[in-house]
Amino acid sequence: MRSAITVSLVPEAKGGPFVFWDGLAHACEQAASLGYDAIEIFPPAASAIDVAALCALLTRHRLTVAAIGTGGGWVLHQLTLTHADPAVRARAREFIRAIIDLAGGLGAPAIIGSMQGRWEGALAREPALAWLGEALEDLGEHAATHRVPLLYEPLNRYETNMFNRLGDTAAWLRTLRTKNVRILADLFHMNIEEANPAAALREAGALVGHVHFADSNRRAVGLGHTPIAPIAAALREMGYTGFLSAEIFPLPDSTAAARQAIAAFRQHTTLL
Ligand code: LER
Ligand code: MN
Repeated sequence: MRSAITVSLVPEAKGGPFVFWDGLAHACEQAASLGYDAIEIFPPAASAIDVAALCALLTRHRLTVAAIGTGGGWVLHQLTLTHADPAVRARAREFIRAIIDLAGGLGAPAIIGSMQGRWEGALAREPALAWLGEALEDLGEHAATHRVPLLYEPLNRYETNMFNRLGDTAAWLRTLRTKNVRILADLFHMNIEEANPAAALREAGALVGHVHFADSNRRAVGLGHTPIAPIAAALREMGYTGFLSAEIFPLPDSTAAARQAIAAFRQHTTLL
């Protein structure tokens, strides 16, 4: 398993679960000095990233990109793949496609989290699910052209009503034609929704493509009350070799959160 840490380039997302907020150069410097393998980026849009400058930073600090989030499309433009307006759904898909191209060029997957949206009001679950499925078919195959998966993230009930648990998500993904969509298992959402997080991970099995490594209160692992040892054991036994990425609040501050997260990563990935 490899370690990663989050950096937000979206000031409007302040208060969100990202560790670094002061640009890519600062994040890379900090991540490398603490011993992380990779960074996970939350950009305002694909076009906001200077790829040559990012590649220079990655090379200098011997880091890779673990994943790139698409949530900026929701935070800044309220774009979702399940919006009742087809024009908004089309813009959402193009926003994500551009991030898949950016991430794919760096050998990393894009994440669909908050841009999945929700069904409500006049919109029933069935059409919303059909639109989400069509989008994942299309975008999953697009990611395959870069030889990277597409990550789909079930969220807790306060953030979406599309999918909240890994088991339901895995069963639904298995019905899609594309085999290139993997599950992002966020331990914070799982703490709210799963009866048994370790069992949920085992059930999703090889579909788990990325992990957000967070404690029950969305602070660094070790600063809440989630029992992490059985979760780490499940990942190990599943043969999971992907990232444990610290998508956590910068509490008590960014550096302390990053230090605690890498200490927990080392403790739980080497002692088993
Ligand atoms: C994104 O990865 C996530 O987990 C959501 O809760 C948005 O913050
Ligand atoms: Mn997450």
